[in-house]
Amino acid sequence: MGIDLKQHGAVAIVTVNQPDKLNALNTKRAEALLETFLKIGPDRSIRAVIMTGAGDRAFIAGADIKQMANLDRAGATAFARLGHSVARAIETIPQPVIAAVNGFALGGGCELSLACDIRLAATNAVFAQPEVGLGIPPGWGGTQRLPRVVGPGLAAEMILTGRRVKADEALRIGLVNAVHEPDQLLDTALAMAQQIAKNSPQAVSASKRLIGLAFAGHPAAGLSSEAHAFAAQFGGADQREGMAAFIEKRPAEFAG
Ligand code: DAK
Repeated sequence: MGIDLKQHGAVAIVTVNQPDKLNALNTKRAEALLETFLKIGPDRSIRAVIMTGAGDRAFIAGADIKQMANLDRAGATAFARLGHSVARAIETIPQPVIAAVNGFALGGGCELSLACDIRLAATNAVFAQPEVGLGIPPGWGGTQRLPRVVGPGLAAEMILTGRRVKADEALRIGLVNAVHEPDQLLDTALAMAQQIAKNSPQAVSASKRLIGLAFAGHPAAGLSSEAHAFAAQFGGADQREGMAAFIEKRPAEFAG
């Protein structure tokens, strides 16, 4: 019980595994999740990642409220920083991360899904930022990432009311890319991850980083970084192979 890491070819599947607690994250599990992503980052045999929750009820039902209830200010600061570190690790590893949201994604669970590059949902997925009802604001990045995904108005509504957003609404507001039957979710995520894994790892990681820059600062800065990263690929093995394969009408084989 804790965090499971399995590899299917070039795809890693990270599973938060505490289904009897709806995969809520206490410090121990959050630290293990952080270690797992920090281990995946430099592993060149992994080209895409899926994050999901064990069982059929929850992705992650949030930070562990029972542990949080006893935190003092210093403990709360450390817990917020730990959550931020997990989210930043997801955001900054070179491999894209797909959240396969198979049930409740509440509070910190919703926030960690927002740090993923792509969110796919099962029909039973439920998103919410219920923190204001617990006497706290979101603490693992929700105030910063949710507005970027669904826009400031809808983010404010979700965060200020704490109301639950089911899969069909999540799809409508762009919180998830697609909704699948629960028994199809992981296979669909795996197929998408495998498709990503066939592409140039260098181009994929550069694209991930550049997409992250789209919302950081003025667009001109992101465009300048895009031009730089685009040019930097030229003359490298992946760019030569990718374009040669097209011209020679064969699938590309990227060494990475
Ligand atoms: N924490 C701890 N335990 C949880 C939990 C959670 N978030 N969610 C579920 N569980 C546990 C339940 O306590 C129960 O355990 P036992 O009582 O059996 O030991 C087990 O999981 C099954 O849950 P239920 O019996 O409650 O199942 P139900 O089907 O009746 O209800 C539910 C499912 C998801 C509606 C309900 O469990 C629920 O409302 N859970 C709480 C969801 C929630 O409010 N999540 C957001 C947590 S707040 C910050 C740092 C971090 C954060 C904020 C600020 N700073 C330091 C500034 C992050 C905040 C959050 O994530």
